[in-house]
Amino acid sequence: MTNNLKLFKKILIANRGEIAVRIIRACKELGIKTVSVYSDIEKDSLHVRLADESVCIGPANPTQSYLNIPAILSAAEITDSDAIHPGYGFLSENYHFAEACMTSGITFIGPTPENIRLGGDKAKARQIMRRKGVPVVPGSDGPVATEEMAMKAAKKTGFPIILKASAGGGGRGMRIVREEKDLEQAFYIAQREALTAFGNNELYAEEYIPEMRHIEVQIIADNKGNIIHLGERDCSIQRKHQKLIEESPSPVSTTEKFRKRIGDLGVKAARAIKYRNVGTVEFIVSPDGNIYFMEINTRVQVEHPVTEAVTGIDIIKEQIKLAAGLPLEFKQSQIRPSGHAIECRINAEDSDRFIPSPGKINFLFLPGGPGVRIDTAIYNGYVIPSQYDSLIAKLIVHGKDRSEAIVRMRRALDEFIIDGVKTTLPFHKKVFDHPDFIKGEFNTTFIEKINGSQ
Ligand code: MV4
Repeated sequence: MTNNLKLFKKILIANRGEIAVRIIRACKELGIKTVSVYSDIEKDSLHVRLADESVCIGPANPTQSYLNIPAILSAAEITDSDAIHPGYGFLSENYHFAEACMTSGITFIGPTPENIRLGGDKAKARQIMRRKGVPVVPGSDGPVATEEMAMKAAKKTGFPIILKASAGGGGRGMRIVREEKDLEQAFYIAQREALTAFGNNELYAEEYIPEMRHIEVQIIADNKGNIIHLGERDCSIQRKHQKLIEESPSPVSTTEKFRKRIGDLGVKAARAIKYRNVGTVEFIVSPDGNIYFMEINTRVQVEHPVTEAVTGIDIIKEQIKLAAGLPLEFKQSQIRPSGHAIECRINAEDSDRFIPSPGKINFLFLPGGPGVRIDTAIYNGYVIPSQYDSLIAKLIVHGKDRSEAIVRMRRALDEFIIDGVKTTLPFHKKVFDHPDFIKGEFNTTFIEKINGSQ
């Protein structure tokens, strides 16, 4: 086994489920030893079986285990781990955790604590982007501390506006305000919701863009300031701010000009904040084709495999090498995306109402064949716990073009068998037969339209 001397000897993975398995696979291919951490109820989990060592870090409740900073740092110290990979969710966007790793002499595999802090302060990030010439949706310059400030911003842009929580993101804690008379009440409700959800009531205001598309750019950067992008992903198929289907390239980015424009804007946004390691710049694309910065996510994302499929780059392996201080191995001109990739998130949820459906898997058959990838940590007999996210598998297909990817996804969805729990497989089958999806004509209102408002 080769192991570049500059790389880490042992990495602790501070996560669970499919992403922990994904990270272990990358470590194995790099010749790096792995340590899994797990909660009381997860000793039979795949991430525990596949790692070289594992440490129990507490009870099932995530606040006492996967979010327990002292327990995780102790696990890293007793196993003599050089670095920690946080995955997504849990502590991945907690700058206190990134700082605590540094203080303990452990490399946090991710961006700088400063990058993470700014990514978590949406009003500030928006303000910085605006000042650095990255287009943002018309609206407030930074936070709106008072209802009067929100009204001033609204008078400039016109109604409707959307109030968003500075500490929010991913859509939680948002309020659409249709007309002037609704602003006062909406402002106080949004403040209260933000305080309850995030412990911070700060808001900012944007003009409301109806029928927007959510398109994001994968960023990859080294510690020397080299920053490039790996193309875009269209994540417009969402329900209650949960992405369900992601693809690359975006069906709207059929023109090379658009692809280059959004990719370059992603890099410009990352440069503006001296971004390091991997991250994602999310944009709103309006029906008239305007591109606006929305937020920056300072972690590896659930949907990273679609970018891996079209670029041929293993984002997790690159992330680890970059965290070890190695320089970027490619220039922008060497990134040549090929074909089309689509990911379906398979959740253990009722397919119509999206209510969690934990329980035992009685029978499992995973699809395969050309151009099919599955990232999962489930197996026959596995009991899906109720305490964690309901994502149980990611089905990723790659084809020479979007039509081949769609046919391949239908074929793979038909092969997929999960007995024992309800899943979102029937939902996905419905989408892949929908004429508007097939035409690539959809936006963030697609699911409400096909499922009826709920
Ligand atoms: C918006 C928007 C319209 N205009 N921002 C942000 C996170 C993403 N999950 C949804 N977000 C939106 N941001 C501006 N300036 C519309 C959405 C949005 C939405 C907002 C409230 C309720 C449901 C929604 C469904 C899709 C998109």
